[in-house]
Amino acid sequence: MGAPFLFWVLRGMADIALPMKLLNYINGQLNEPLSGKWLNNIEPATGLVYSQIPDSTAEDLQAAMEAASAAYPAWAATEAAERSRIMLRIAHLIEENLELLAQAESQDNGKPVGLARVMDIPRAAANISFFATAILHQNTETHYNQGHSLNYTLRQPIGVVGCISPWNLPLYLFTWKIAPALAAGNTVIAKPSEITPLTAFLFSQLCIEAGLPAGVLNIVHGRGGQIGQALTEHPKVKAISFTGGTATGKVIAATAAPMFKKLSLELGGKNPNIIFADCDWEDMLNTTIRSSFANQGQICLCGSRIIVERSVYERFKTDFVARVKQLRIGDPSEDVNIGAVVSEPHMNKILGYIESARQQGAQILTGGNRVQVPGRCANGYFLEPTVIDGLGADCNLNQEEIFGPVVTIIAFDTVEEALDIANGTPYGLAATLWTQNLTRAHQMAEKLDSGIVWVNCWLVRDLRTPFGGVKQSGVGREGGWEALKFFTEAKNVCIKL
Ligand code: TXE
Repeated sequence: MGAPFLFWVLRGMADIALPMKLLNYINGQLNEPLSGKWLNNIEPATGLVYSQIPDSTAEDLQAAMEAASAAYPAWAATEAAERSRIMLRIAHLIEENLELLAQAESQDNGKPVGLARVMDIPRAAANISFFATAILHQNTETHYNQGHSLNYTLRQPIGVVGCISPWNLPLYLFTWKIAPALAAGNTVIAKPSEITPLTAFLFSQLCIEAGLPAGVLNIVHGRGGQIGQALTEHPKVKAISFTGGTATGKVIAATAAPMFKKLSLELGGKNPNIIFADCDWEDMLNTTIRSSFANQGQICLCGSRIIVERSVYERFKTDFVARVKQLRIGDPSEDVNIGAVVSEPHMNKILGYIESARQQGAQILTGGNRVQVPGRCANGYFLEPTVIDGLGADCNLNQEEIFGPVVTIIAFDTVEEALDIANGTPYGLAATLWTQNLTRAHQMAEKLDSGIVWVNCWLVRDLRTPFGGVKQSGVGREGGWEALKFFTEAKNVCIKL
């Protein structure tokens, strides 16, 4: 059912006009922007415009708000089991359309299609089914004061909520936000990144096919500073869940705080990957390749600072660089390890950091350049995976989020020094530790300024666990009950006995 429907939509639109136009999803229908204005969407692997998205304005937001407000009372009153059934239908449709969605994600973002097949799209389906079933198990607290009072807590949906998602894991992070919001009984206005809008548009088709009632989810496309800002500012939006850059997070916080909106901010990272001499060397090397360069290094969890015990520093450099050189870079629709980075400005930003490293006298152990991929990808935004040595822990490359296929290596002598370096940035999202010494691992895990610590692994996810960062990596936690708590208000009911 699903795949032919989506193919029909894409082909049908391509027949009418090229580039294809992606539409807003408001009140259960696909709509053009009220202003009639469009933005170009570029395929990172080719540098060519291949679709257009609505350049939505406050007028489109108002239409979405009216739809979401009208749908709210019925959706909030719908039994959890029924909300769950509808959401599971959406999850199944994602699975049925896995190949099409993976190809779309790869085209839109530049990521290898193989990665989208095994990570992005399966996880998007899992996000929906996880919260669709979690809501069936939600329970609330009671506080019984013998002979005096009985208190119980209601966890009620908030109303209309806003979800704003980024371009690095487009459908994965989009669904990670809207799934708990919808499961808890809220209605949603969601804004995907204007840089990667395609799978959110395809997702709106799946919601229609699954029979999601009109207005329960509304998807508005367009620029962050325009439609994203309008969404954050709207007085009827009760909560904002945002994933993106720290600078944008600050703007959103400043806008939302005076209106006392609930805020969940998942922002940047500058994550340490700490390697001790006693680790399982092969496992560490294989995982460190992934934690450094998966998705072209454009994952907020990537371990961009590799902090290595001095006794194995030279060995690490030799072994790691040899493996990095084996990574295949190229057309993301083929079997490659490294695709294109998401946009030309982003590529230039990353190249700027590499240039800055050179100017500071760093050694580029491998990489450091743009790659010319022959054929259809000749103008694509490809970068070599890059390993940099010889920079101090306080320099810009070790303090700022580069968000590309670039890692630095730093040596340490003692546990205290490793902790100082690891904790010495404004960020605190995820840290990885490689050691066979469990006592040391437990002790360090306690001391790392970080929302997440992975010991002898990376990006091993259990959707029940709290997910988020400290310091400038964000506010609040997503995942499991944390997300359902965020998207509900607790109300205490006290009965005097
Ligand atoms: O993200 P933005 P950008 C980091 C990464 C990257 C940097 C900038 O370092 O280089 O951020 O990326 C919407 N009100 N991360 O500028 O702008 C925007 O339309 C409301 C880390 O591309 O933060 C998009 O939907 N919304 C990261 C979303 O915010 C606004 C993932 C994220 O885009 C808005 C991505 C506004 N005023 C980038 N301005 C992670 N944590 O995983 C923009 N947006």
